[in-house]
Amino acid sequence: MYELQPLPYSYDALEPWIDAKTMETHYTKHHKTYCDKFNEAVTKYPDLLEKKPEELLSDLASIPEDVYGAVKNHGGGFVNHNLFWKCMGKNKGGLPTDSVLNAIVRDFGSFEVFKENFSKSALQQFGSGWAWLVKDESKVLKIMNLPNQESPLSSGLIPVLCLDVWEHAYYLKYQNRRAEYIENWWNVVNWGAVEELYNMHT
Ligand code: MN3
Repeated sequence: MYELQPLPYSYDALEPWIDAKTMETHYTKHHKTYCDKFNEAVTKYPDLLEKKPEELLSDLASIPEDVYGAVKNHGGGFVNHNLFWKCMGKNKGGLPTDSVLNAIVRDFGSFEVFKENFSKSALQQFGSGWAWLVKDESKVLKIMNLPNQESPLSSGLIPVLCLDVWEHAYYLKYQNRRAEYIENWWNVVNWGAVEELYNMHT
């Protein structure tokens, strides 16, 4: 069975930008439900459990039809949130480090342009979904937004940073003010983790 990994910080660690109640609900209810329903689906096919969840998302064509939707949606939700927690931290924010900053300047022109485009992408996602910073096999960076729990892995891209813009991620504190949530979120981005993900082999 796939296990819900512990949150790498306390529920209130991202205050005042992301409130403790939202973090607790997001992790103990939403993320846990994705994990549970993902497990429920894959236990029907024990072979699937031998693979990493990321591998399943990278090869959705290999997933049996009757659990395809569950793997894509709940497996996606499980993996996406693991990454989301990792990409944030207490007293973070600021500028990216080393190779990520270089790659951002190379691929977007400047950090400011990148930040503006990423925020715009997050704001423009219609309904539920995520904004993503991904790398391709040449380590070139690209911004994209995807609906629901779709993973960039399913398009052969490696995620290095993500922002959850489902209403459950911000509604308790920000209500309909998604733009304010996005702007404040930059204060908790853990660029050290992004650096690690960027340099990790696929
Ligand atoms: Mn979420």
